[in-house]
Amino acid sequence: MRDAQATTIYLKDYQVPDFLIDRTALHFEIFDSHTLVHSTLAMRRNPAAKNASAPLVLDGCELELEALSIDDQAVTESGYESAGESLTIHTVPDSFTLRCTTRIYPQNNTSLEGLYKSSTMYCTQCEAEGFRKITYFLDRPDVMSVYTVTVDADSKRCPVLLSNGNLVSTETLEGGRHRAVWEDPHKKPAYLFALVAGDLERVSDTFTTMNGRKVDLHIYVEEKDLDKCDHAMLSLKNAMTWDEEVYGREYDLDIFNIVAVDDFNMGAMENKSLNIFNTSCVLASPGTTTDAGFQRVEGVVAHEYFHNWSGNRVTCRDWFQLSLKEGFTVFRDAEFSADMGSRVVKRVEDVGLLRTAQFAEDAGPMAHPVRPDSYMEISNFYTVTIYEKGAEVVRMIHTLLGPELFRKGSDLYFDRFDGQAVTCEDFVKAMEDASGMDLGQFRLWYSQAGTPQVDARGEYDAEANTYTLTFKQSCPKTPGQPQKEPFHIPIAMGLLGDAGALRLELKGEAPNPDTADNTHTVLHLKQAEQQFVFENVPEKPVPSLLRGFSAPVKLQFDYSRDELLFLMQHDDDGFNRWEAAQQLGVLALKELVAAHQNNEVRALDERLITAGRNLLNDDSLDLAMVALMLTLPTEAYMAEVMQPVDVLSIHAARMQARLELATALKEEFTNTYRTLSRRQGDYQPSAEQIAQRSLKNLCLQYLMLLNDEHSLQVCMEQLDTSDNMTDRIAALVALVNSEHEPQKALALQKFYQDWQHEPLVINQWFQIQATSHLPGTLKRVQELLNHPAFEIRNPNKVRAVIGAFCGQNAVNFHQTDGAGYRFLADRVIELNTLNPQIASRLLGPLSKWRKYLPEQQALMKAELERIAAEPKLSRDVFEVVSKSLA
Ligand code: 0A1
Ligand code: ZN
Repeated sequence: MRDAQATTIYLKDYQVPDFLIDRTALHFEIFDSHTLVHSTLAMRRNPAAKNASAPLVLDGCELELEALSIDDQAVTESGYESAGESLTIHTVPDSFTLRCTTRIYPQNNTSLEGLYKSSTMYCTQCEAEGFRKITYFLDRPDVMSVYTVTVDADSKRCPVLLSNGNLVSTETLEGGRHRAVWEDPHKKPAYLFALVAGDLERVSDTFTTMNGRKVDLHIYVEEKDLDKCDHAMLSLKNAMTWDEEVYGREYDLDIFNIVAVDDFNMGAMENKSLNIFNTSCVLASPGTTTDAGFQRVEGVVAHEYFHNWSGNRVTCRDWFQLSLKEGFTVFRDAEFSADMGSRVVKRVEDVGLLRTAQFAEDAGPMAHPVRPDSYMEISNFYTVTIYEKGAEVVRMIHTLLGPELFRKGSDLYFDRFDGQAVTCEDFVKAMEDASGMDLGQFRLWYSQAGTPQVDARGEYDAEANTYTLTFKQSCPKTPGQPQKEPFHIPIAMGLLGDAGALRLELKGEAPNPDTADNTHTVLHLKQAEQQFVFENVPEKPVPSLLRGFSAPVKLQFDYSRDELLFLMQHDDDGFNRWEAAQQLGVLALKELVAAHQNNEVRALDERLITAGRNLLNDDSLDLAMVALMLTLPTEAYMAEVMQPVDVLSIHAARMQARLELATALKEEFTNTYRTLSRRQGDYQPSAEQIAQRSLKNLCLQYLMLLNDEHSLQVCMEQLDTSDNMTDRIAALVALVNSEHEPQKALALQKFYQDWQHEPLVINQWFQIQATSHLPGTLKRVQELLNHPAFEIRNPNKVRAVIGAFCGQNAVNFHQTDGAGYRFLADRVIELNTLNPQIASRLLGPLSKWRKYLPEQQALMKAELERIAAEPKLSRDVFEVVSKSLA
């Protein structure tokens, strides 16, 4: 564990490196008890450095230094100084060879950064600053080097030895050992280095690129998982084709490897030609994986592959630019998934995440701009803001430029900066240069944190036939940013009349020749207050605003409920049809929350029931849309639109609304369930089948709220006879959240017995129990921590039990006795020493304490203070706790 240091690193202090590393040769000798790392670095002073006689300062963390030389002259202890995470050599020539040997202990590395052991396999994770746990180096992304890597290990225990680039030789060594040498011809920063050694099997395929280069594709897994690689392989080939077609990007080596590991802090990592994946993001089979799991594999495989250009060929100058690669790559993978499956469903899911997790982050103590100005621990900045809001910012550029100019911009960006480490500014400038569009004001999206609030009002003048939209924008203050300038906000929109979409004639603007029917446009909202006048509007329209969620803002427009019902049926924009249903749900739920708070009894707005009935009876509708529109706003979204957050009332209101819908629409749910249960053919993770299962399982969930024998029977039958994990899990979730006690206990037991040899399935089993909204869940969660299948050192298990309970089970986590908060603080203190990144991530729900009711605030704050008082906090936890309490 690193010691907590309150040092803050600022973007404004960025300086080019004093030294460069042209070539890096690494030799790993892996033994059971330790690993020796011999490095040979060809170094020289950076001609662009400010200080031409600067000392050499290398990064290194928790390393045992065994040897150090410069141009083969040993550097003795008096020749260097080692402090904290650096080693300084005061005098060095302008150009020299640095050799160094370090001894490390992968088997003791529980932080899962650097070189570590996951069961019997060795693997690395170097982003962001893990390479310094392997050897002394200039561990910053703007120092790029060509690598040769030699790996020696026991032939039996580690028959597979992998690193980046091409395998250039193999050799049998004495003592039952062997060697592999890998060379990566592309220059790369240390964070993209990777090494894997272990007993793995592989699934192989090939891909021929647009220029006829044959690429060997391999997915390395444990032997028992060989049957779960097909979906990842197919996704990889689809992603390779898509990147050629949509971005003109071709793969640049003859080999592309993916390796699956059980213990991994994040989803996956884009190391050059050797992507390392959390097993949860690469393994999939119908019997063990849900539809959501299949889609996650497809998305993450594509995400990591796309990084080969947006991240590896063009990388980040410094970690403040993280969203340069992450925001852009998330935008790319989201568009890929939209093209592979259902575009509207993908958008609804992504906006759901953005509006709950990201908006909450942007309103809390850890709020930061897409390009942060400062950080204490960079691992804390792999956030929904950098990823998801960053992707929205790129999406807005796409909306403003249109697809052709955006492609021109991305071509220019890749061409201009290939092989370089660059900034978000470089990206925007390329987009600007290619398109001729002024993105001056738009750049504020990178520098200002917080979610803009946009209030819109519409006025129809029946005499003049004009419709005037008035927008006001503001942005709440965030840490370090008390005042904000107005943003450049693209508002995609249309106007709907009784007979359909109206033609748009914006006063002072020539009709847009690009849109043949002129019923859709993008308004550029740039001022704090701005009006747009539409002319020749024959009737009072209902505006459809922010189509496709064209900007990450909170939009307020006073729609009547009838107008929302109208939009639900008639909007040409699928996303906004869903959004109208959501906003109708929000209005209805707000009423029920208020009633609950005042101890009044109030029925759910009839209009929701009618709308639900219409949705279920209309055969012409897309099943996925019906499922989405029948899902009431989540508790997390209600918490975003109601402050202070009264968790228990929100839960009670939503439960009541769901029960009323289930009761009133019992017949429709039953019929729809029955119709959709007749599937044709084998399980496929296709958009069509996924839509069918999602609506069927939504019907089942509603029916199970009725707590009757018939629903129970249907549910048990689905659980027992399904051929796929999606349907099985859906039934188990419904059962676990029901009051059928004996059946529930038996089903959980049987499920465990059936699946105990599949860790990813057992994670789902853990998660289902940890997210039960019924009373007594905390006690069950505490028992689960002692279950033989639980391991505190495995991040997936921690996320499935502790993360799920604290982050996805508001009603139990926020119980008024504060036991949930105490539980989380204890786990954070325990994990702080084992795995600081995971500990710090778990803190999210506690850090937002100021949103809740006063009694809850006090209890949450007390737990944060208890953590703060711990003697040895990691930098990760220290940063989140101290900022939360500031
Ligand atoms: N670059 C990876 C995310 C990642 C970041 C840090 C990690 O270890 C601490 C691991 C992965 C991605 O965007 O997929
Ligand atoms: Zn990424």
